[in-house]
Amino acid sequence: MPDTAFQIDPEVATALAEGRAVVALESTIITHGMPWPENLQTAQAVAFTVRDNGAVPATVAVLDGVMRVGLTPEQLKDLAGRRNVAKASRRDLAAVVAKGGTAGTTVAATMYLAARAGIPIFATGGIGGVHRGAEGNFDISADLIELGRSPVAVVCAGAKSILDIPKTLEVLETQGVAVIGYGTDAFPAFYSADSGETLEHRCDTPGELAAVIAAQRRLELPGGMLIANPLPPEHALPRDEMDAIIARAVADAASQGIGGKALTPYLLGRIVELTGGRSLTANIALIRNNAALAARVAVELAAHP
Ligand code: PSU
Ligand code: MN
Repeated sequence: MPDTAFQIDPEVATALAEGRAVVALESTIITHGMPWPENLQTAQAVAFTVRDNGAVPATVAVLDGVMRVGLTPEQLKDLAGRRNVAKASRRDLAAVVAKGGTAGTTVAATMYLAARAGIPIFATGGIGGVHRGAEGNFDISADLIELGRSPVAVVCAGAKSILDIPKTLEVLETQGVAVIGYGTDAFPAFYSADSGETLEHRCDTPGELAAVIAAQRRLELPGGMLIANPLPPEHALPRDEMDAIIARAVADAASQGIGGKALTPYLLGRIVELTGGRSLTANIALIRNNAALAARVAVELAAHP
């Protein structure tokens, strides 16, 4: 379907046509995951890191009713500076496009659009997952369902303990999603390298990761894959302190009646406040770390498709 509401940036389209390495990047982290101006600085730094490691960055977002794969530096700046931008998961795309709206795309929506563009790998900070208390409120991120559907490998630093991590891993298993530790047997918990949950699969080089992605493709197994890349150890935050801060953020959300799609952005913002910005520094470092790994895997995939 020729659809003017879906546009691939010319640099990204050329790289894909030539079989060169491309890494997709999400944008809810820009619009709802970080405050201004760190959001723009981080988005720029992440794009630079992807290039520095040999791949072309493709930030995904909806701008004025157009779903875009790859933003120009001007478009990125415009998105980061806007207020009252929507947060679009897969289910929101059609409504935002129909109204000519602008939105940051979640991991789920970014995966969907990356797959449509033919981009096999994508870097983010943390994925959405099963929220604490999900047995009561059914709050399970569409990210987990999309991982079972779209053929895109997502590099993340695990999941924040704003989520119920064991339940998140259970849903990934139900969805048929492989979770692979990079240089680790432990599922990382975003601000710390070990959530206490053990993984069954591990790779130690970008080449090994690319081989798993290539095998999944060759086997025609549908769906994506989660690559869990622990944050650089020097950026880890003390577990006890973060547990207490996250518990407080979760309690604050409950007492204010915040739920649904507003919950994750609220918790992320509250954690930045409660850590006096220290969580933001760790967040920026781990996203760059993930972008570098995703780019190196993309280069391997392009060399041995
Ligand atoms: N977790 C983070 N940082 C983020 C997000 C999650 O540590 O920025 C964002 C991602 O865009 C993710 C989305 O896809 O939140 C999940 O939202 P929800 O839980 O409403 O599905
Ligand atoms: Mn939710």
